[in-house]
Formats: sequence, structure tokens, C-alpha cells
Amino acid sequence: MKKILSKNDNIAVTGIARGGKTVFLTSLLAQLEEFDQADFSFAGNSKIEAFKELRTRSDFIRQFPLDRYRDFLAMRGSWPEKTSDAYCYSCEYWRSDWKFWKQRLNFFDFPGERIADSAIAAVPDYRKWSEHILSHLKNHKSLFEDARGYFEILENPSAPLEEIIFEYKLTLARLILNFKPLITPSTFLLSKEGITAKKGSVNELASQRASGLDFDSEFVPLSREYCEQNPEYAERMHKNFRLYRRNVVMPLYRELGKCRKLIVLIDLPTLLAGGVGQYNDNRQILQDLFQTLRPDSSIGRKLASTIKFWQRPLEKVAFAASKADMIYNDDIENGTAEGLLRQLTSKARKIVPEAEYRWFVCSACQSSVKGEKPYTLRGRPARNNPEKQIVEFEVPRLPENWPDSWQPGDYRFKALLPEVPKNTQKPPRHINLDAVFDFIAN
Ligand SMILES: Nc1nc2c(ncn2[C@@H]2O[C@H](COP(=O)(O)OP(=O)(O)O)[C@@H](O)[C@H]2O)c(=O)[nH]1
Ligand SMILES: [Mg+2]
Repeated sequence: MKKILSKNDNIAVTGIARGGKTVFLTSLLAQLEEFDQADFSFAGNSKIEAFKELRTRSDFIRQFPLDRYRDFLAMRGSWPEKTSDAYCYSCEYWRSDWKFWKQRLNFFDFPGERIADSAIAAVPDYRKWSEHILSHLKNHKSLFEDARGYFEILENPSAPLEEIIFEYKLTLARLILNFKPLITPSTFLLSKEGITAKKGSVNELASQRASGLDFDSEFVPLSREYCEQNPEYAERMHKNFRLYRRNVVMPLYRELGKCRKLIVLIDLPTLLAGGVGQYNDNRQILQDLFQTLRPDSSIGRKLASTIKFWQRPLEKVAFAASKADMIYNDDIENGTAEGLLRQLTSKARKIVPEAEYRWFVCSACQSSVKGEKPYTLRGRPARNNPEKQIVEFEVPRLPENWPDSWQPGDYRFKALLPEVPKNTQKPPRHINLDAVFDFIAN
């Protein structure tokens, strides 16, 4: 019997910027597309045939440029460049273990930083959103310290709007530099083009980044008193807020709302290298994501009333430690890496206990081999290596538990160049990608 019907799944791949989402999707899809050439085992050695890319229809979210990214990895020997903050990709194929159905997967690459905009999605009214953000900044002591200057300027009804906007951006810049999440509008941190705010002084960040869709349509939360005294400013903020909500936030949240399955990428080497601030920040983003996805949380309920698909609960979550090829093999084999992943995600998991959870340590693009000496790897360092030489280098030992405190630079992992066959028919070598797929696609 001809298989004409298809079973559909919507899967969000998420994590913070530079955590490996683009490379993960590129490699996973390459394995499916060139299944015969892949070392990829799922559902008791089932086969995939007739892989087909389908056009996705969205005016706001770009189609994932699979061929382009594959070529980047294979031909140029460099990692894919940043072009957009989010992508969609749909494909369809036959799997030998399914008799009557094709499988259709719709992937959605959702940048974790946008979770800070969940209140913009949930609260369509600009004034209510302003109240919400201001009370959040005021009621959290650690946030209030960075926002003090902003509350002061808002008390002055004759302060020009431009100064107020700049002061809000100084607050956002301070929050970024102090590793505090809730950077909203989140394009201040991660632009629509997928570019993150570079390190710099508070003033530099505030001058370089826009608080909104672009520099011509910035918005910030204003107090009720200030709005009443300056109705024309309030109107302008309202307009720019709506524009941002329509163009940046709602397309992503509508897509996220459709996903009952989630792959959350966690970049252990970067978290260890970045220090405890980065760890806390990432953990908070994760918890906010799960609060948002819970249909009966206060934010979830509001989202369900504006977005059609929000009501259905999450089914499956794969927590995947990405870039395992930067970690020493023994720390993967003895379970240390997975232990760290489990500790980091334990609270998020309890927020939505009904879903099915699994933990994986994987690498989309295995770019190292074990070195001769203990705790060394061999690969091509991405920095200070103009000839792209393969060298043996030391790798930090993973701690068994996340430490009480650690500084940026306490753990020094080496960023690598991708090691991928030039023959684009041969998908990248990977670690454990098939296990993630086996769990999430069934
Ligand atoms: N060694 C190694 N590095 C990786 C891997 N995947 C991603 N990276 C590195 O992480 C960077 C960011 O990856 P990308 O997929 O663009 O992250 P995104 O911002 O989450 O989409 C890349 O430029 C690489 O330097 C991997 O499998 N192995
Ligand atoms: Mg990306």
C-alpha cells in the first residue's frame, strides 16, 4: 500500500545564542537527507528514504538554509555565519518501521533570549506591559540596583523621551554585563539578524543597540504618571510596542506554541568557561521558558488566551549538552557531563513534570579525537591558528558538581574549527545525535 498520509510533529530546538542550534540542525538534517551515508541508528536500525524538504510558509520566519550551511561546513571548513535569529524547516520522508505513514517534521529554531519577551506576547496592551516590567524591575532587589537611574528619570515629567530611552538602554546594558536575564525588548541583546550585543562598556552597548525593532522604532516602559503628562510620547511608545510585538514576538510565539516537543541545547564548555554569572543567567532563562510553556502558569494562561495552540501541554523534552567534542572523552563516558546537565535542568523539569524527559551528551559535528596524554584532545583550534593546523591541547577536567562559585577563565576550553568531509554527500561525524532523534521523533 502506498504511504500517502503523514504524521506531523513540531519540534522546537532552543538554547541561548552560540549554544549550537544552527550546527545541530544542519548536522541532524544532513544525516536524515543522506541517510545511506550516515552513521545514524534509530528505531532498531530503521531506514529513511525519499527525504524531501518542504517549503515553509511564514512571512516573518526564514526557512532554514540547509544547503548553504552544509556547504559552509564542508567546503569552507568554517562554522555557519549568523544571518537570522530564528528559522523554520519542514521535511518529509519514509521510515522503514512505519507502514502506512510518512513522517513529517517541522523544526523551529527558537532563540532562548526571546523568552524575555514573553510578557510582550502575553500582554497586548502597552500600558499594562509597562506596569508589569516596571514592577518587576522594582520588586527584584538585584534588578532594581541596575534600574535605579531609570526610575529616577521617570519621576521627572519634563525629561525628554530620547533621554528616557537612553537611560532604559543603560539599564539593559548593566543587566547584560551583570548576567541578569530579562532583557526586553530582547533585540537589544540579540538582533533580528542573530547578532548578540558584544562586550563593551555600559555606554557603548546603550549607543550601539536599539530598544525595539530598530533605532527608528524604539520603545521603553513608561510610568502611568509620565504617560499622563506626555500623551504624545505615550502614543509613540504604544505604536512602536505594537510594531515590535507584531513583527518580532508574535510570529515566534505562535510557532513555539505549536511545538509539543523540545530539544534544549546546553553548552557546558561555554558555561564553565563563562563563570557562575553566565551559569545563573542560562539557568534562569531555562526556567522562564518552562514557566512560559506551562499552560496553567500565570503567563501561560495569558498566552493561551491570545495564541490558539498554547493550551496543549508539552510531550517530550530532550536536554542535550552540545559540543561534547570539546570535552574529554572520560568525562563523557563516566557520566560527569550528563550529571552536570541533569543538575542544571532539574528545576526546569519540575516546572512541567508531566512531560517525558531525557538527557543526552552530544556533538553535532565531532571535530576532535582523543590525544595521546590524559586530558588532551587533538583538533584544529579556531583561534591563533592561521595555518589551520591540527594540534594536541589540554582540556579541563569537568567538576563532578557545579562549583559554589567560579570565575570566567577558570575553565579554558578550546574552540575548534569544524572537521567535516568535503564530500557533501557524507554528513558530519557526530556524537549521539541519533539518540536525540530516536527519542524526539518517536
Ligand atoms: N566543537 C564544536 N563546536 C561547535 C559545535 N556546534 C557549534 N559549535 C560552535 O559554536 C558556535 C555557535 O554555533 P551555532 O550553531 O551557530 O549556535 P546558535 O547561535 O545556537 O545557532 C559555532 O560557531 C562553533 O564555534 C560542535 O558540534 N562542536
Ligand atoms: Mg543559530
